[in-house]
Amino acid sequence: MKAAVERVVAALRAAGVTSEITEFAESTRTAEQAAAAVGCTVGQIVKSLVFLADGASVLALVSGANRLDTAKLAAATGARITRADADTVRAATGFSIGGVPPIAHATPLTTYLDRDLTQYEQVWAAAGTPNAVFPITPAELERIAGARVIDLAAE
Ligand code: 5CA
Repeated sequence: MKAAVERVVAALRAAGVTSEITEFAESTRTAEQAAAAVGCTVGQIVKSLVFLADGASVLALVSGANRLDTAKLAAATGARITRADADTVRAATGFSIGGVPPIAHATPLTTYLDRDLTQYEQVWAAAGTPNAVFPITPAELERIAGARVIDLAAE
């Protein structure tokens, strides 16, 4: 198991989550690839997206079926929202794009959870690398990420 995945396992266990991580031979870098590998709907894949809110990194956990509406994130944060670049994502989270998990970050990130994820019994999030994911209930994800559930979907 890669060190990045081990950091996610440790954080899950510390949070009392027993989910097993699945490492695939194929890529789970995008929501579509992850859904195909898992055999779930793309809506059940959790995208972990980093944005800058007046320059401070924040995390949005968004359904793979949705595009995030930055105006909604701006309203929630009360800040101007810009996209984080790849280097900023790595510095803020400790992980590279395509494998960014919803927890276990290098820095504490204010986190928002797309309310559309709450319709599913189980969702799947990245586990530190572009071919590792883990299943979790939306309620557990909200709890371990310390997330605020809001509407984030672009119409
Ligand atoms: N492992 C999958 C599913 S769990 C995953 O990590 N998906 S993701 O959506 O959370 O991560 C990929 C996202 O990173 C893309 O949706 C895109 O929004 C963002 N991204 C891709 N390339 C860049 C880039 N160069 N700079 C900033 N963000 C990027």
